Amino acid sequence: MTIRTIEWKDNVLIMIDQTKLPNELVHIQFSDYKDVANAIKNLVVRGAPAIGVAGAFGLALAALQSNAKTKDVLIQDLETAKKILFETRPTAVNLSWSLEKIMRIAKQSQTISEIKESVIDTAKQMADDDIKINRTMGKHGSQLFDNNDTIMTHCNAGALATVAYGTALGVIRATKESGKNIKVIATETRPVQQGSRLTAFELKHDGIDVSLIPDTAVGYTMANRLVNKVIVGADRILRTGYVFNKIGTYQVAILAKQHGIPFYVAAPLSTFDLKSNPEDVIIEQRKGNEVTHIGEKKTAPDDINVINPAFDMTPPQLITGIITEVGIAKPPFEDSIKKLFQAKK
Ligand code: RUB
Repeated sequence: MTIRTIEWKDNVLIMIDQTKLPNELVHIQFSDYKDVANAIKNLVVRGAPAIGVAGAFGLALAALQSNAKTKDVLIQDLETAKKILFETRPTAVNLSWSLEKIMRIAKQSQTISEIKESVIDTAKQMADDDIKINRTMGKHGSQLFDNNDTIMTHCNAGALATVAYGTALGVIRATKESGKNIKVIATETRPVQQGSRLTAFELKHDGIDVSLIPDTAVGYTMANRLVNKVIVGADRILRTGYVFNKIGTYQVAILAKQHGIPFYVAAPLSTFDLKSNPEDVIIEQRKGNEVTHIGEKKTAPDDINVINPAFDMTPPQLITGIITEVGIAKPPFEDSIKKLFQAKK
């Protein structure tokens, strides 16, 4: 059975606690949107599409929690919740995309009960769509991968970064399902280790051949031809093809270019930000203890200064293709991305 990260049951949100993986597979129930906001902030749920859907269900809970007697007061309560949910993590654009979408639907509804119903239904629809989109993306992307490929991935763009199936790992799953024999190399992804804790866990869970490497072995594996393609996810993609993804992605892309290895990105259209320029994007800076510790164990001296950016930017000239649910964008990206959005209409 494949992993399902987010579920809605009897007006309760249920999510896997990703901070406990790989040692324990624990589900947490949420009925207060403020707890959902904390869960997003503390990486209980993480990954761009997953935090988008979690945010949408956060607003569904806020609608249920509200005692408003008028439409205006209910919309005000939802705006307050939206602000709290939005401020949790700044870089992945899917969160603001989903919160805006829910607010639009809420404002179009007439009565209090209609608003509550439409907000819940839209969040549920987003969760279902996420899985469908990932499967379609997987089918498109699988054409780029061949029998006996060894594919490197960084961070976790898998079932655990989405509702289920995954983006980059969805492409890997679809390639395997198409009958091709593939192997995966997962980077550990310090400091929070989404590669070793999450990617290695979920691929092993699904019986996909995966080897774990320290982040520092990316150059070695490429130079020794132990890998022949790379695929990663994305937290935000600009109209010019600049990709924001987990810290370290840029280094992997540079090394792939140096060794002539194709570097692919897989992400749904909800990850695209067609308005911003590179300098507008806020790179989340996280707490120093993620770097000074491995899990609970301290591995650095007291009071050391730490720089801990959660994301970096990979420029389009390092990217071979961007896989989406409506097709694959190839360079020059400004044209091909525009065409993908036209095809969606
Ligand atoms: C997650 C991360 C993932 C992308 C994947 O960072 O960088 O690679 O979100 O997104 P964090 P997608 O663990 O800090 O949230 O699934 O859209 O490809």
